[in-house]
Amino acid sequence: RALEQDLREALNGGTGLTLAYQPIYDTVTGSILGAEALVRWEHTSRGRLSPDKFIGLAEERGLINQLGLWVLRTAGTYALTSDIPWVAVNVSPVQFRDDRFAQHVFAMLEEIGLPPQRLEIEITEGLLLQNSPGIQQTLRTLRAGGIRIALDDFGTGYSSISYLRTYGVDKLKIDQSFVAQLGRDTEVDSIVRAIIDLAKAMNMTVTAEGVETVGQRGLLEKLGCGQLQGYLLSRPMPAEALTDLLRDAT
Ligand code: G
Ligand code: G
Ligand code: NA
Repeated sequence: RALEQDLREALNGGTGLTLAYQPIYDTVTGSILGAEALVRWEHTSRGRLSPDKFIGLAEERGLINQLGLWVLRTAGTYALTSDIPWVAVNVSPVQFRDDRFAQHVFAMLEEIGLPPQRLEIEITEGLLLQNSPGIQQTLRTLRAGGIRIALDDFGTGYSSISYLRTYGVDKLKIDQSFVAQLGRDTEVDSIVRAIIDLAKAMNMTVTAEGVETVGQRGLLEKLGCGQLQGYLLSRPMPAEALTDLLRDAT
C-alpha cells in the first residue's frame, strides 16, 4: 500500500496522527514557558513514523495544508485545555504559498477561542530566502494579529541580518549543531555569543535547541540565552504527560 493513501486516510479519518510536546524552559528560573508541538504518525503496519518520513511526502502530494492545519488546531486546542502559556508549531514553507494561510489560522483561533498570543509559528530560514512579497505580507499579517514568529535552526541556512530586518521575527532558535559543540570549540562559543547578542540588539528572544548537558546549560546561561529546549530538560512527551508535569509544577 502506498504511504500517500494511508496519509490521506489518516487525515480524513482523524486517526493515527498525534502530537508530542517538548517543553521550552526559562534559563534562569527553570520554569516552563511554552512547548513545541512535534507531529507523530502511528502507522497501522509500519509503526511510529517520525515527521522526516512523511512531511516531505505531504508537501509533494498536496496534503501539507490539511496536515498543517490539523497540527495547528490540535496544538491550539491542547493549549486551551492545559496550563501551557503558549504552543509553538512548525509550519512548512509550502503552507505559506497559500495566500489565505494567515486567514485560515486566525479563523481557526477564533473558532476554538485561543488568543493569538498563545501561538508561536516556527519557520525555516529557507522561507525568508524566497524573498517573496506574498510571504512577507503573510508574516506581517500574522505578527500584526499577535502571533509570534520564531526562526528555526538558526545559523544553518543563509539568512542575513537584512532578511531579519525586512521580515521581522520575534525569536531565533539556535540550531542543535551549534549547541552540541558548545564548550568544545571556542569558535562555536563565539558564534553562539554573537547570535545571542544579535537577537538582543534586534529585540528578539533566543532559544537554544538540543541542550543535552549541564555544561551546555551553564554556558548558555552565562551567555545570556533566555530559553532552553533539549533532552537535558525534557524529551518530547504525550499531551497528558505534559499536562501532569505542568500541574505538578504549580
Ligand atoms: O520530532 P522530530 O524531532 O523527529 O522532528 C523532526 C523534524 O520534523 C524537525 O525538523 C521538525 O521541525 C519537523 N516537524 C515536526 N513536527 C512538524 C510539523 O507539525 N510540521 C512540520 N512542517 N514539520 C514538523
Ligand atoms: O528542527 P526542529 O528544531 O524542529 O527539530 C526538533 C527535533 O529535535 C525533534 O525531532 C526533537 O525530537 C529533536 N530534539 C529535541 N531535543 C533534542 C536534544 O536535546 N537532542 C537531540 N539530539 N535532539 C533533540
Ligand atoms: Na522546530
